[in-house]
This record gives sequence, structure tokens and C-alpha cells, in this order.
Amino acid sequence: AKEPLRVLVTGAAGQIGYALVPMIARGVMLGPDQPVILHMLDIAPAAEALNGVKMELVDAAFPLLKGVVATTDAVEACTGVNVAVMVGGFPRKEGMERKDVMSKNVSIYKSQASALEKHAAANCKVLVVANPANTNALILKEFAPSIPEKNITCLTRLDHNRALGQISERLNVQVSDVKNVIIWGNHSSTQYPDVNHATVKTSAGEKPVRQLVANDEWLNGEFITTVQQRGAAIIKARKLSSALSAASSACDHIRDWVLGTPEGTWVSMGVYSDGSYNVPAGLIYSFPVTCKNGEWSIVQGLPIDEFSRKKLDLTAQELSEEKALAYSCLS
Ligand code: NAX
Repeated sequence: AKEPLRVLVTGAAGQIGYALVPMIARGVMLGPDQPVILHMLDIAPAAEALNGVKMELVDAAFPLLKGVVATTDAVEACTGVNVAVMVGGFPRKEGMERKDVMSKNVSIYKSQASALEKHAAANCKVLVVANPANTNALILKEFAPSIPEKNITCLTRLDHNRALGQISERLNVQVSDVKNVIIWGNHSSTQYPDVNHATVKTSAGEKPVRQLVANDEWLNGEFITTVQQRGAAIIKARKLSSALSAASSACDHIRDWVLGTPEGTWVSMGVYSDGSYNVPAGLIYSFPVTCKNGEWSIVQGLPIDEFSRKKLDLTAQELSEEKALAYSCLS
């Protein structure tokens, strides 16, 4: 039998946390034969609710769940963790300045970075979900210098999955037959959902999405804005932000990272830019990646047309501005 892995979920008393922890305990994230110990962190005002989630985890009698730590102490939460899913953060409230929200998140991610760096297991893999996800991940990286930069990522898999979903609905095909869309850049409305390399499995082999949709106006217009604005559409409909889809995508992100992407398939992950595709180095930027042996690598050599180039640059520009804003909060 495998040794249990310890999985940290911060913000575990929140909406996404409530959807995510049962998925992890059922083996959706790390596989159906991988026992887990859940570490759940939240802040003091949420301590009672967090304990309620712990009670429900006990009540659900998950066979793979070998233990639950529910705490408001970041050190206790981070100790020995192999995977850290950072969902906790400070939400933007009506009337708040961008800088004030950034400043709150910078201070949260700075202190949690230190707790992880000092207390997590060696080679701990980190996924930041909380917004601004890319920049929170960058702050975490800066303040956890001994964690390899390859181990710090942010979630754009939800956007990736949304793009797959839109293509599947448009073409009336199974979502599992659509692959290799790309989300470039920031997890924000400047992200660029790109279908130029995406394909659909048909009875006559793999066909380009562009050929099958045969409507560039839709692909270059409404498709992109629908994916970019999907989060807002969910809030309008549910009066709450995306939770089950975010939790499910976080599981997809970690599963593919740890267990590998299928041959011929890539996924989108926010990772530390090495300058690939002329994206400035030193940003956490979403790229197409393949994963093998627990490591991601950026898919190289995809041709980028002029339309795409502008969109890659625009979202990079926004991330550079966010980075500058985050740094200004440190001084
Ligand atoms: P909730 O407000 O329901 O939950 C957040 C939880 O974090 C709360 O329980 C809160 O007490 C806790 N928290 C706050 N500060 C903390 C700290 N310092 N340490 C530990 N816990 C802390 O939000 P929810 O809907 O669950 O969303 C969580 C985050 O995910 C938000 O930042 C949200 O913007 C972000 N999202 C990111 C997505 C992505 O694709 N990257 C998509 C979904 C989601 O919008």
C-alpha cells in the first residue's frame, strides 16, 4: 500500500474548499490508490465553519482519507505537506482600490510562503488558486526562495476547461474528444484562449478546431470573450462565484502535473516564464505544458500569428503592471 500524501488546502472553509476537499479525499486529485491526509487552513473567524467541514469529512467515511488537520495556524497547516493548494485570500469588496486588495494578498502570500518554505516536505508542489492568482504565485515564489521555481504554479486550468467546453457545445461533440486549446497569460479578462492548435477526434481522425467550426469571426470574437467573461457569467447566474468547476480544475491541474499528461495532449498552467514565446521572463504566465515524471515543460515551437501575438503581449503587459503594483505594496 502507498504511504499517504499530505495535501494542504488553504481557505478550506470557503466555497471552493467545500467542493475541493471531498474530491481530494475520493482520490480525484492524486489517484484512486493514493491515500491522503488533508491539512485545512483558514482564519480565526472561519474556525468553527472549518471544524464543521472536518466533521463532514469524518462522516463521509472516505476510505482513502487517513487523517484531517483543521487549523488556523499556518505552521501546523504547512508541516510536511507534499501538495499545497492555496485557495485562501482576500476578496475584492465593492469600492475597494486594486492596490488595497493587492496589498492584503501580498501580505498573506508573503507569510504563507515562509511557512511553506520552512515546514513543507521537500519538493512540495504548490498551486495558487486565489486571485490575483498569477501574482499571488509570484509573491509566494519570491518569499520561498528555497522552493524550486518549477514547483510554484497557478490555476488557469479552469479557463482551459471552459474553452474545451465552449468548443464541445458549439460542435456538438464530446468534450473528451477536444484537446490542445491554450490559455495564455493572466487568469483575468485579458487571458487569451487560443484554438489555433486545437483538434477534435472524429471518425476520420483528428481535425483542426478551426476547420470544423469554419467560422473565424466566432472563434476570434464571441468564443474568446465568452471564455474570458465566464467567471462573471457564473456570478450573475449563481450569485456566487465558480466553485465546483474551480475545484474540479484544481484536481485536473495537480493530477496531470503529478501523474503526467496523455501522449499528444497538452494543458494550460500558470508557470514561471523563462522567456518562451517572447513572454518576459520572471512573470507567472499561463503556457501550454506537457507533464512527465512530476515535471511540467512548456510546449515549444508553436507558430504564433499576428492576431495571437498582440493578445499574448497584452496579457503579459497586464501581468507586468500587476507585478509592479505588488512590489510597490512591499515597500
Ligand atoms: P470564499 O470567500 O468562499 O473562501 C475563501 C476562504 O479563504 C474563506 O474561508 C476565508 O476565510 C479564507 N481565507 C482568507 N484569508 C485567509 C488566509 N490568510 N489564510 C487562510 N485562509 C484565508 O472564496 P472562494 O469562492 O472559495 O474563492 C477562493 C479564491 O479563488 C478567490 O480568491 C477567488 O477569486 C479565486 N478563484 C480563482 C479561480 C481560478 O481559476 N484561478 C476561479 C475561481 C475563483 O474565483
